[in-house]
Amino acid sequence: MIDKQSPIPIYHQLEEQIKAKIENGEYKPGDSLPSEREYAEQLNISRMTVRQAITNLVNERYLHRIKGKGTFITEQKLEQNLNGLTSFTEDMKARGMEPGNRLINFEIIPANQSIAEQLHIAEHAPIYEIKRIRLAENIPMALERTYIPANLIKGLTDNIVQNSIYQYIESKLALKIGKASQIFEATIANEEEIEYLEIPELSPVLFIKRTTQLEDGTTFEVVKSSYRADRYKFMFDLERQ
Ligand code: 16G
Repeated sequence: MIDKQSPIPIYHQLEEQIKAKIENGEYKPGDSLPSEREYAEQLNISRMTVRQAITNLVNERYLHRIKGKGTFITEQKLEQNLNGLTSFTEDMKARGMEPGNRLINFEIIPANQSIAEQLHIAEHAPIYEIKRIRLAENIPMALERTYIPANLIKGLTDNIVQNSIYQYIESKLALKIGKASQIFEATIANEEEIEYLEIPELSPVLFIKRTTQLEDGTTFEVVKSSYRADRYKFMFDLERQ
């Protein structure tokens, strides 16, 4: 498996072989990697060389070490392309994954000052407050708190929000969604996120705040989402102005 005559360094050959096994599914996320000693004996190379290959893969986030336990294959993250304005349901379907929702809360409440300002409505005007866990293949990906003016997006039901809000707005209400602005922040999971996203204490989460407008410029939602940083990564195309 290792070509000692090759000009390609041995640690690099081993790295490529481990990566290939991760990519073809022979090594699965969460599996433990054979020990340095096993690789060294099996391939007849030094443990130092094995360590170098493993360290590089840890640095590149293919593998991670857990103290006292060993080295494990890291879960591949979902890459969300942020170049278009899409919904969670669309994102998951585009990947061939089954989207799901766990509805935590759905009610009409009077808007507080801050949300009213962001939605450009009067304070105390009725808004839907929706809290959902967004699932992919039944695994929690994000906790989403959505605020929508009830006088603008009429007729939302708990049934609708357990499916797709954007689809309801566009197909049933025949309104056109226009553009959004988003802010990203790295944070540490709070108690609610630990519970609903089923992640360990002190886990990192990506906090995203999105404000979205209809095509006519009316703001129709303020969404505060917490994405699991171990499951999600985001991709942008950047163009030099
Ligand atoms: C995405 C949006 C969220 C929107 C939701 C609609 C981000 C950060 N957020 O999760 O603003 O409300 O999609 O999803 O991308 P739905 O149509 O599946 O209900």
